[in-house]
Amino acid sequence: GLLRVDHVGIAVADLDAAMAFYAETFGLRCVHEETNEEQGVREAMLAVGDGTGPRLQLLAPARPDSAIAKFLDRSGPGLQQLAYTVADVEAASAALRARGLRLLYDTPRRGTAGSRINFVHPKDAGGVLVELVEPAGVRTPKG
Ligand code: MC0
Repeated sequence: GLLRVDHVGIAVADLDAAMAFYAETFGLRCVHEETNEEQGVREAMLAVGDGTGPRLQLLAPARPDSAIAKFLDRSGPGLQQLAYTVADVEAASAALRARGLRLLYDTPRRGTAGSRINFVHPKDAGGVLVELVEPAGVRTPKG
């Protein structure tokens, strides 16, 4: 099942400008930054308050053919995804598939900070792109 809200993702055109805006306006600090080549994004994770709760993820396109570039073209900057933490992304994906929802990937892909991720198609989740995040290190190695 879903354990908690992991992060909320916001599409931005310029990551550095958005990080400066969030720091100066809301006092949110960046706790992690990386480029995910497979997803075609540059991303920054911002901590809110004491940093123990859900994070804010700023997502900027790394390539013009990426999901974030397409989102910006169609919708402009704004909320792009809602991500939940799960203990087992395969099990969570299978449970939602069994309820008739389309998962975007047959097998999980790599997400932020070595996590394993999958997505529910927004048309099957009330217009919300739902991400499932299994954080790095929660899995017991087999064998
Ligand atoms: C598209 N639609 C959305 C949406 N993106 N609705 C809500 N939220 C979104 N983010 C709507 C469109 O407005 C359109 O609706 C319909 O979905 C189009 O569906 P489609 O033609 O099947 O698909 P595309 O080409 O628009 O792509 C949407 C899709 C794509 C969700 C499949 O963005 C995707 O593959 N996303 C997963 C990967 C991703 O988002 N990567 C970036 C974050 P109408 O009504 O006009 O038909 S990477 C990340 O998040 C990692 C680093 C992490 O957190 O660890």
